Amino acid sequence: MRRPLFLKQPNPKVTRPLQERVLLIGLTRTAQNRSVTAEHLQELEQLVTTIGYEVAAVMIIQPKRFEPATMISKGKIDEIAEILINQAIDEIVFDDDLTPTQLRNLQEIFDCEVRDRSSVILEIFARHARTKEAKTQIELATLEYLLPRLTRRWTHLERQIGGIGVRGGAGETQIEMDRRLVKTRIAKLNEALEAIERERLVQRKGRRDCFHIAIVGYTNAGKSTLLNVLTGAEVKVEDQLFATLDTTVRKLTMNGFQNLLLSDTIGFIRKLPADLIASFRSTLREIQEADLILKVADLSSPYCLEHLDTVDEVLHELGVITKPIIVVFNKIDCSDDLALKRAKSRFPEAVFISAARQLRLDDLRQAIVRVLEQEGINLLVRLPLSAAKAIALVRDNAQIRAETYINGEVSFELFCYRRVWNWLAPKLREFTKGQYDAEHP
Ligand SMILES: Nc1nc2c(ncn2[C@@H]2O[C@H](COP(=O)(O)OP(=O)(O)OP(=O)(O)O)[C@@H](O)[C@H]2O)c(=O)[nH]1
Ligand SMILES: [Mg+2]
Repeated sequence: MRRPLFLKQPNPKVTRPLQERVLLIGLTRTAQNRSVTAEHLQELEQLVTTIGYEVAAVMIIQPKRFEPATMISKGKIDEIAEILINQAIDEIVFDDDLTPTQLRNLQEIFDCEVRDRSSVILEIFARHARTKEAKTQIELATLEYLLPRLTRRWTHLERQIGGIGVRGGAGETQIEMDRRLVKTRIAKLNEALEAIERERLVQRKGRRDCFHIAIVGYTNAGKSTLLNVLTGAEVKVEDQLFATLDTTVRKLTMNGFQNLLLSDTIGFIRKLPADLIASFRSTLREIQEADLILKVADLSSPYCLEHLDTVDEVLHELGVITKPIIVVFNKIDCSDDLALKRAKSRFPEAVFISAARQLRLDDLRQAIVRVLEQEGINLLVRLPLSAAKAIALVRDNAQIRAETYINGEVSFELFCYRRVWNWLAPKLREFTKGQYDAEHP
């Protein structure tokens, strides 16, 4: 049987001048897995069009045996070589990650640029990075990826990190020099990131009296749209993968609850490169430190439930899987009944909304309130009137339901988030020299 090879019409959506014509290759272990591989290739197509490539052909290969040096057999190599010429293809992109050796071997065999999915994701991040933090993080991830892969041919990566003085020179000596330069630069970037993390820590300390809610989800699920409609923020919303690379934190107002913060950050994707997760640690910390996670999924995507599994994998890696989570299915305005039914049966507690159309947002607000009520405590706190600092702290950080004054003391009936109380109680002890009293009513 001939291999499935799909030739593509030029994509009218690509607005940049068309550059590289690419061949996408996905490997499948079994014939049954073919449809999954095809689905992954569709996503890879979205990724490569984001960086302006034109997909000329798509190929699914089912290797008969393990080929450590090249991933694919000699027969397939010949077939591909023919396609490269017939379709005037400039680059090959593999959906699977290639080892540095495989990458080098394939580049030499085909005498053209060969890259894998991770390098495409890194390039998108590099193009979308705007702030110093995002730029530093992506440059670090790119160089970590590049270091074991330095060869004479890595023009796409050179484009990404242009300007640090590394050249694809000839011969081993040049590569050794490049390697040293890259290592020095990695060390510098790590230092810069540590400084950024220290700044972030100071910022977070200033917000520790707040309850943090983090929006997470697959890329393009509608996370930024949700932040915008709930808080009036103006984060860029685009029908594009990885539009957001930075964290935005905004105050959230909810009846009867104060000091709520809502944050939106980078989206996840299947096979997010490990170097990326490692270098985006300061951005991802926002999720790790959250008290509640809103896990947003695009219900109109046929792969919605798979996307949720991917998000869980990343949350697992970040060690945050045990936090309170609300699953939010978004885009109900353009999803079908079957998808709704499936999602409801797998996630009976989930909420179903449309952020863009502002549909059923009250269901989400109520779900958040239920968590807030569980995460909060009611207390009766008595303080000496002379402890002005302690009284001010209570007023600023807790929600006061009632206050009474008796015998030189003020008595507050208050509601406070557990995490805030853990921080507040020692302060009250300090500012009243132990002269305070707190009890559950
Ligand atoms: N139909 C429909 N489209 C929506 C809805 N919510 C968001 N969108 C669209 O989905 C696309 C992605 O929205 P974003 O808010 O940028 O998604 P994101 O999750 O922040 O994406 P990244 O930052 O790229 O990971 C945009 O075109 C939005 O207009 C919705 O409820 N219904
Ligand atoms: Mg976004």
